[in-house]
Amino acid sequence: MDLFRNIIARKPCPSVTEGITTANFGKPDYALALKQHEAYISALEKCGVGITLLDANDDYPDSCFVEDVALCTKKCAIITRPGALSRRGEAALPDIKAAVEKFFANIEFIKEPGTIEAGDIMMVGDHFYIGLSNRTNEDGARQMMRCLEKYGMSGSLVPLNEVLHLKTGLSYLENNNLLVCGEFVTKPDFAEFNRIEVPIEEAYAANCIWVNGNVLMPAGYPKTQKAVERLGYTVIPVDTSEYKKIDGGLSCLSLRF
Ligand code: CIR
Repeated sequence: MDLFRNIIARKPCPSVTEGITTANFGKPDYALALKQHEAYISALEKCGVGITLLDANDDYPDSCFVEDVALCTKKCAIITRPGALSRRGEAALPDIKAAVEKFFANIEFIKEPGTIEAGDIMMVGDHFYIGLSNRTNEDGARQMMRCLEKYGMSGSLVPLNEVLHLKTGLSYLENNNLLVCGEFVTKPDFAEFNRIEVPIEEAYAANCIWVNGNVLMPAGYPKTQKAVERLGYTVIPVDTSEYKKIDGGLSCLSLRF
C-alpha cells in the first residue's frame, strides 16, 4: 500500500452549529469543535503527512467536511458535485480548487445532473467502491467511474439503504482488513475482505481512517478500539463528539493522498 503524504482540511466555521443533521444530540459547541479539529490535525501530523489547512468559510456550515467535495487518487483528483443543496457551492470554492491544483496536474469535474459526495467512495488500491445514497446518484457515480477508468483505475456501485454515506458504515484499514457495521456486515460486495464487525452500539466507530500504519478512531468506543488494536495497528483516539452531532466523522474532515 502507498503511504499518504498530504492531507487537505478546512477549519470549522462558527455556523457549523447549523450543519445538516439527522442526529438528536443537540447543536455542536463551536469552541469545542475548534479544539477537537486542532487535535485531529495534530494526530494527522504525527502520522507523517503534510497539512494544507483551508480557512473557515461561514457561508457553508458543513464546509469542514472537506472529504465530500473531492476524490484524490494516485493519478488524478476529481471535484465532486454534492447532493445536498446547501453544500453544492463548497465544491466550487476557489481555495479548495487551488489547494487540489497544488498537488494534481490532472483534475476532473462531476457535472450536472450527476451528484456525488466523496464520503460515498472507499478506496481499495486502484479500485473504488461508490455508494448510491441520497447524496450520490447513479449519474454522478457513473461519471466518477468513467473518470477513474480514464486513468487506469476502476469503480463499482454499492446501493445503500441505511447510512448517510458509504464510509459512515465501513472503513478500509489496508491489508485486506475492513471494519463493517449494519448493512455492510452481509453485503456480498465485501465478502472477500477480512471483515471486523463493529457492534451496533458502537456504530459511529465504523468510520475510522488508516494513515500510514496508524488508525485514527473516534474516542469512546472501547470494543472497536480493542478489535483494531488486535489487528496490530497503532490506534490514535480522537474526540469528535461535536462533529457526531451533525453526522460527521473522522474521514469526513480531510482529504488524504
Ligand atoms: C452532511 O450532512 O453533509 C454533514 N452534516 C456531514 C457530512 C459527513 N461527511 C461524510 O460522511 N463524508
